[in-house]
Amino acid sequence: MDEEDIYTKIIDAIVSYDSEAVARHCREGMERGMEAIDIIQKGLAKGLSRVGELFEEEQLFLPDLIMAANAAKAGFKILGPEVSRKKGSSVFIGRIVIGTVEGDVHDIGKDIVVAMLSGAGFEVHDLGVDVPTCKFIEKALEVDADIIASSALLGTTMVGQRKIENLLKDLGLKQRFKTLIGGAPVTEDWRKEIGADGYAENAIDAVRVAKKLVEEKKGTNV
Ligand code: B12
Repeated sequence: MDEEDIYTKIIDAIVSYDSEAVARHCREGMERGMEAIDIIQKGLAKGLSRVGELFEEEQLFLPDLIMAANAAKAGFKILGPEVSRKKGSSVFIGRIVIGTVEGDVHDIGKDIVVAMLSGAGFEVHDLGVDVPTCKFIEKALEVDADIIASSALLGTTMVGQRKIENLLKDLGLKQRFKTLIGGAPVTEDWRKEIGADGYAENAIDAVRVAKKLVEEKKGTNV
């Protein structure tokens, strides 16, 4: 069995809501020396994306989505700590406040981003899901964050990311914090439209963009 077979088994196990099989194959991957983040992206995330397609085609329904999410979480429970374990230097890079915007309870992608950022040396303050706009800013002020990061998975909740920009401007705080946005429907065009500072398509890219934003903010290399 090669790496591709492991990914396929994880995808199949998510589509059949088999948490135990997801966990088993994730462990198997780790024992073979595969990178945890690869198993997450090519196994867990792919499985969920397949479930999303079936949901859109009305072959699956909300309870199925919940069961698939639980199966994916069983895998992330094993892989997440591996990803957030500090790789390389243990130097502090910056402070990030992150959450899923108001009205939105999707947290799997955000949690992966949190794990990657923590592993890369960021101090991450995770506000969870369904976070009111003002909470992001309150927390950022409290911990003196460098970056406010938000996740949105629904076309209808992406507006929460615009609200963060608008509130920062209204409070005269736009220059104090960098903003980073992400989530499946979020794009570079949306970033430009709302005036956010950074956008990343996935958790690996999130680390690269977050480092760049801290660099810009501090005017130094990190
Ligand atoms: C699992 C799931 C659920 C679960 C969520 C469980 C949980 N704890 O998260 C449950 C069952 C609760 C759910 C509910 C709903 N869902 Co849902 N869900 C999904 C599904 C299948 C997977 C999402 C996921 O976890 N993907 C895997 C992760 C790894 O990917 P990701 O989130 O995109 O994250 C990556 C990147 O986007 C990025 N990223 C994410 N966040 C951030 C943040 C920052 C700062 C950065 C830089 C990067 C970044 O990095 C991540 C890792 O690489 C998607 C399908 C899909 N294709 O996305 C539908 C989907 C998002 N859901 C959808 C819908 C419609 C709903 C409901 C409205 C259904 C309903 N009728 O009630 C509700 C809404 C509930 C609410 N108010 O939030 C639609 C949204 C359509 C749209 N564009 O608006 C989708 C696309 C399904 C579909 N194809 O129709 N859902």
